[in-house]
Amino acid sequence: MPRKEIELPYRIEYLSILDADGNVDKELEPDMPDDLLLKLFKAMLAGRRFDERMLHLQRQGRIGTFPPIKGQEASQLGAVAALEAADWMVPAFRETLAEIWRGKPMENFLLYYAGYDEGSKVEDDRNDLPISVPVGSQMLHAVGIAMAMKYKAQPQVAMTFFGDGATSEGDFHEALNFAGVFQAPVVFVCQNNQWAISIPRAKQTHSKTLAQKAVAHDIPGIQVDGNDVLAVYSAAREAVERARKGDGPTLIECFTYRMSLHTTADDPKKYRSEEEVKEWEKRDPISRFAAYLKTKKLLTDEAVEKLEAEIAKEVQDVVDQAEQLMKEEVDPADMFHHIFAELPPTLVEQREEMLRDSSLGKKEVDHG
Ligand SMILES: Cc1ncc(C[n+]2csc(CCOP(=O)(O)OP(=O)(O)O)c2C)c(N)n1
Ligand SMILES: [Mg+2]
Repeated sequence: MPRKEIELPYRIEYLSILDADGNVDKELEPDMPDDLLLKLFKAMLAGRRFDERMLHLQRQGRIGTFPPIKGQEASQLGAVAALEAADWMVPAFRETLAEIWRGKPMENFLLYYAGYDEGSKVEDDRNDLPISVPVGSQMLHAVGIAMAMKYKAQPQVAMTFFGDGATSEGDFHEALNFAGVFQAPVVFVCQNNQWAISIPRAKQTHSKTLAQKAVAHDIPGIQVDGNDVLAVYSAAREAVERARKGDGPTLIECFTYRMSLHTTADDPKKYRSEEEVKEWEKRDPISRFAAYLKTKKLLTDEAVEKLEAEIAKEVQDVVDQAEQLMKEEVDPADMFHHIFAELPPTLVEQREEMLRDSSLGKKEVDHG
């Protein structure tokens, strides 16, 4: 009856390819076509400007509560850029840019955050799920989808997003467990932005990394610099390829930072220091990617200026279109659509009750 050690793969890789100044590690630099690099840059910049505009719109009372993404552009884009269009993407609530990359029209975000259910509709040609506000719940949906893909011998993989706070939910552990047992083709992308509203990362877990949560399930786990789009893309591409060839799930922890508010209902000055935010601003994912592209001679200051002008116009057009749509008469009964294929009796009752009471019209939606 010996007392001996059981060998476990207890080693977590950390991947970073671009430093904060945009210098690249040549050995690790992924092979990416120039047009993809430029498309990613434009999307990141557009994401940042759209986010800023959304914040202004909320402050002006033109939309309701929404969660900004500032600082997390590389984590989101690097991950989804590794997917094929036919793959599945299962977001939480802070994946605005990932969803835009996948084809969700920007107007839909304005509609959704102004309380119009039309904004959460997923176009028929997208294999994506709508925003999921209950923290952590979507990870199990992603695993279910991935298990179905495997069962039906279809080549698609599923990618799901969640935050550091979500790793404290039972759903996270159940999802990793099922994914491991059934070797489901799923990629778990944790956007560790260091905060879950006012709860710091250190209060979520005693573990050194979130990536190591993969060890208990014997699936690969990696921590990447989440403000480095090349590192996130490389890790995601590897994980997607692994899933697609039948080698099961991966957990990717993107080590990033929520530079802005949790939501527009939050004041982070109450629980974190300005110095911390300033430190992270030095690691901005967009400026470092721009520096890299300039060194590669793919981008110039003039080109950035031109892009800024194009994006400003695009965002303005989106706001105008969405506000036009909001002027149109809407049917409050639409809120019962796109939930169930067949409405359960309790909701049928609620819908009938609502239709009977004509005083019930548009209402503010709390996305808290
Ligand atoms: C089950 C559940 N509990 C609580 C909330 C309220 N809530 C919304 S976001 C959030 C924090 C989530 O933190 P994290 O997972 O790190 O994601 P982040 O907001 O940082 O993107 C909480 C507690 C919720 N939406 N769902
Ligand atoms: Mg968080």
